[in-house]
Amino acid sequence: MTNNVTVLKWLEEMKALLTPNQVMWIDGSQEQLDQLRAEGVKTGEMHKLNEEKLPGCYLHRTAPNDVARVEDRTFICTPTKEEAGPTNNWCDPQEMYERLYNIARGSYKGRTMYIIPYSMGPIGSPIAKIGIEITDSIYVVLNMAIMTRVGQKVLDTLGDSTDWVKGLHAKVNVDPENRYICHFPQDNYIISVNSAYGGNVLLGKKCFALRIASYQGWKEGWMAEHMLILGLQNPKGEIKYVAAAFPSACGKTNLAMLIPPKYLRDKGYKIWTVGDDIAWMKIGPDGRLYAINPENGFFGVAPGTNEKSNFNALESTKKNAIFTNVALNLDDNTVWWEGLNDNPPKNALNWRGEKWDYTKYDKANKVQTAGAHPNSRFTAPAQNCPCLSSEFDKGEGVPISAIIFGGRRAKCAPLVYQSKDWVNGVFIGSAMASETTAAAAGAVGVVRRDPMAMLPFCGYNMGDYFKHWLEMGEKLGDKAPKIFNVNWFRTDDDGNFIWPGYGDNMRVLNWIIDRCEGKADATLTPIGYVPHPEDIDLTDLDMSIDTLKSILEVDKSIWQKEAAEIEEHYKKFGDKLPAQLREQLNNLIAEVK
Ligand code: OXD
Ligand code: MN
Repeated sequence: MTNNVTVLKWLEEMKALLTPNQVMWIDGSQEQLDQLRAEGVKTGEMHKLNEEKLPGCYLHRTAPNDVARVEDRTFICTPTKEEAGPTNNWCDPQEMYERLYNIARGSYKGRTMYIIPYSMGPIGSPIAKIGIEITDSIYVVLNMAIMTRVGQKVLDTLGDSTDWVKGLHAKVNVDPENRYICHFPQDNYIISVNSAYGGNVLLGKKCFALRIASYQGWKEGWMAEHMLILGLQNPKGEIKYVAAAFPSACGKTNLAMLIPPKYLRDKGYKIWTVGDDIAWMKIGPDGRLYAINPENGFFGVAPGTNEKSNFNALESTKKNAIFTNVALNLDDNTVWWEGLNDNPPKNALNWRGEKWDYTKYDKANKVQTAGAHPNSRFTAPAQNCPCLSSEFDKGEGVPISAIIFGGRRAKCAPLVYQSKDWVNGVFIGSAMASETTAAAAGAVGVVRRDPMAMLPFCGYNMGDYFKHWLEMGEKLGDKAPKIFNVNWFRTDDDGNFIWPGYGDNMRVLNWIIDRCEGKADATLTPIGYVPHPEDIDLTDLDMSIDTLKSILEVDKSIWQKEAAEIEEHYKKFGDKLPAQLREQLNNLIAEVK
């Protein structure tokens, strides 16, 4: 398949280490993927769903101890601890290589070694990059074939270049005690052992497209971010592109595939999806920031996805999709998850594959009682998405007008505000916080600082990452995208969400675009520019202007506490914290006094 000596040499080393029974190159052909699907069904790894209702779709269950990303077992292995920084687990590369090779040694015995050449981004795009993942899991192969562009074409594009990322995945015994997700940025190398859950083993996604790529972007002058990309089309047919960073399971997929309220649809507004999770952004020939989605599919959270919350995502899952850890309806061999509809199957297996009684569901104990795991997923081809942007496959990417940060904050951050300038926007991103979700193992609902939603994904020292953001702003100058912050999650005293969210977020996006075009005024507050309430269009919405005012409010006493927490958060970075950000914090402290 290739004569690339760097590839062949590594594969020889891997064969000697892993001792597979056989080796299979993934060429990207339908025949080969069909053969693997059939084999996955034979071994029980994949369950074929109802061909009439869900053509080409499969269900897979991971081990119950292996259902989410494991941040405490994720390492950045750089020569010094300082390079990995205070927010990453670190280990000396030589020590970690030795430990991982010892775990993986001989573990492919009796198994097949699948070699997956893949491209992150349209093949041949000037922003795309290539990786090779080896794995002993058919589930991984089939998911990678949805999430990335795989096969011979990738190797042809690689030629004899040395610019590619090695990825070794070995299931071993799926032993949580010996589970490691490790990154060696200086060596372009990823090793993942003892897991079979998507975020830990689809190495193109979080491991390459964020952790390794963020390091590459720093070294090469571009950005790899945990951001969706959408195009907002106005009634004149003009499309403006926006990239938005929210922490895991905070609605990136929903925003990326939003359907505007009817009165806006009738006027001709529409959202086009470019990406729902990751953006690679480079300065283009005209000096603007251009973004591609390096992925080729969606690895979305299933629970809560329904016709109303995300029609387009649901449509995307209706053919050639893989479902992981959802419930199986035994009556018609289809899938179900909490929030799909109000009609849980009476005759079903839960995400563990056990007989499931929906009447025992207890919201306080979802993992034990739900049909689908709270972090159950669908893997769906991007081409299935009814609102996929016509620019999706364009290698040069789309020009970004606005960058949006956001998170789940019950109080504090207003519905939307604009940063005073790029540096202030970097400050807002660096101080981002959100209540944790089920996407990562650990407690849910705890507020944690998650700068640019990259806390679990930045492959180097976050102090240097902030500096890189500031430098990108200097390079972009007046062509830099405008930076905003949104919070869909403000709650009332009873804990109910005040803003309706979902399609109604379009009202906020329109204000953001108006600001980019200089069409809307705003009030300057200590934290940035907040909309005049009358500039957020409430047509057809059952919300009073006073309620809207309440979620646009900037409460100085809350922000004093917030500033103190940011101060605490910043201490971690020591000398690596850029002076400009410290200055921003000092300004905030002075202004909210
Ligand atoms: C994801 C995540 O799967 O952020 O996208 O966890
Ligand atoms: Mn994500």
